[in-house]
Amino acid sequence: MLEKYLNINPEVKKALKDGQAVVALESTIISHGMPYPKNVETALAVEQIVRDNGAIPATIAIIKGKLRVGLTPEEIEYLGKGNDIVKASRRDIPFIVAKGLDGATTVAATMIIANLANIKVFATGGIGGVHRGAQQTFDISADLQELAQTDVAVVCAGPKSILDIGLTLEYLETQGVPIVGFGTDELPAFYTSKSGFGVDYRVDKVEELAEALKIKWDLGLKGGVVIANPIPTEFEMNPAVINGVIGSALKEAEENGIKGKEITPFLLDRVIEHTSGASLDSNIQLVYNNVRVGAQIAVELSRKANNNCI
Ligand code: PSU
Ligand code: MN
Repeated sequence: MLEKYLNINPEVKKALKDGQAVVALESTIISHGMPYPKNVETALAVEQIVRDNGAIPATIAIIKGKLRVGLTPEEIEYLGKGNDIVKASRRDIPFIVAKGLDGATTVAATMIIANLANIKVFATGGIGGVHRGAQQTFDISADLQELAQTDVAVVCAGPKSILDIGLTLEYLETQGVPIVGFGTDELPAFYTSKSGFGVDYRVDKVEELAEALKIKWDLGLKGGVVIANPIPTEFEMNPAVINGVIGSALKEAEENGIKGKEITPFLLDRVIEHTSGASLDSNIQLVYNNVRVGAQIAVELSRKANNNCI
């Protein structure tokens, strides 16, 4: 039944069957998160980093109405160049499939499809969250509800300050989603390694992370975990500079009446432009760093699963 909709490429399928580590990767970051051609270069480099760390990459998207797990470089290029790629979150999946369209999957949609394929670890740059001014706009990313219900661990660089970080943490607490600081007591804020907020748990070793994930799911505690991995200090941005830029981008969004699913891509685009690309370089580096950690966690999880079978 599921095969009618879900297409897992042979390499990923074999890896899953053999109990090898697989890391899910999203495609909104390709189509709506970074400009061409750096988006494509980054997506391909990310796949290589997953491999270099002993896991198999599974970039996820919807192509011509099929849920795809594992893409070819040509397909990544297609998503990176295309103009008619729909930003696809949970609500969009059935309609994009029914209409045979192309969809770039957000964190929420990537988690859903990864889970259908039985992939437990997903690495990306940033997750959606509670937007600033959400008290008025109700703008809360569907990523947060997905984290509450879908059993996939998401490695990211923390919420960026286009969001209301405090409210995002409150929302996740209510939903029972743990925020783990990987090697840090302080929550990172995407472009910077510090946010002024704490994390629920600090974990320094992937073995301990994998153990906690296994325990969570063994106990039937549904939902994901946010693994917040700070950007390496050499690639950090100056907090005053980036926060100033984010402030002007938010103002521009308001002046232009940007709302709903358009706002995150709009803000990312404005931030890149206002920093003359410096934020893009930081963004790329933090993604590389997350993917490396994601692969290591996936390797550790698969080692545990395989040991259990012996
Ligand atoms: N943050 C980034 N880059 C991104 C996104 C967020 O730094 O590409 C994307 C992710 O796919 C995330 C989505 O799931 O934006 C959130 O969109 P929204 O806020 O509309 O839920
Ligand atoms: Mn939103």
